[in-house]
Amino acid sequence: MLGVSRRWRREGQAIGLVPTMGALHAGHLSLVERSCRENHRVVVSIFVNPIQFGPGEDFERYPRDAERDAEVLAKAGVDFIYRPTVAVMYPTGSSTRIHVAGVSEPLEGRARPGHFDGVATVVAKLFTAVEPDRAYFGQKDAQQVTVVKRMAQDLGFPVEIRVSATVREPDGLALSSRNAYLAPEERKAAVCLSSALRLASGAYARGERSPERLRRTLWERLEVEPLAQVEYAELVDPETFSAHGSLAVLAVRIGRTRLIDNHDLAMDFPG
Ligand code: PAJ
Repeated sequence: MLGVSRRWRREGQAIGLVPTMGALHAGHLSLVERSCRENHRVVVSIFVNPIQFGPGEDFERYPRDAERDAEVLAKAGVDFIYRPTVAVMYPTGSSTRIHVAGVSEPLEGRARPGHFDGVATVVAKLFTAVEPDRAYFGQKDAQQVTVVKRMAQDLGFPVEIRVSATVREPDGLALSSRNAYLAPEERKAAVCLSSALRLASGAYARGERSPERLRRTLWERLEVEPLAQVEYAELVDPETFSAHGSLAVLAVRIGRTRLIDNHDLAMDFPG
């Protein structure tokens, strides 16, 4: 991989990287298309990263569809699909992990111990393997964006992190590879996440600023959904992910499927 991207760089071509775990949907494609517009060459990595999944999480059953992914990416005009194996990424004996203290610890970090160490480590390895000028991430995973930015800055990777808006279904559900796990009744129930964000956003637009009342708006909408089990629904500072700010963050189980979503209440909710 590195030989290819170094040749491109010698030729003066800017390289964009879109890290993914495959099972590509329109959310991934929005990042890919943006990267194609903003760079001469685009690399998409597809790697279901075992070390960011906890024991009992869905690593084994995570959706994989290499053939369809390759077709979709060829059509989008991607120059290179980087698909390392687990043995290449983590050869026997490899033991280094990157821990981003602070921002990786609350919320997703608390709910999924080790998850962000796995993300920070694999993204650093992808940056080393590809040496991109720009890397593209989705706002859908807001805390991941902040962890990756911190890691890239702290380790001195000369890469610019660009963040794109969350792509949603017409009813508001954020696109996610994990939506494929939802049974039809669960799919209907899953609208409660975006619906809660929309309600809180509306309250904020009408002048509500009390964190308790905004938080209650989120919880009340989620709790009327019998299939939903709320893990967290909080308002946090979008820089630090610590208490009190305008970013509403949600993690909700619908049946066995864990969904996350977020929205900065200071901005209108789309749709
Ligand atoms: P994955 O879940 O495949 O997501 C790849 C990228 O697509 C991430 O930056 C994610 O935020 C973005 N994305 C997912 N759903 C989106 C949506 N509905 N709208 C916009 N962007 C969306 O996130 C990961 O993989 C992994 O943690 C990874 C960064 C690849 C490291 O293993």
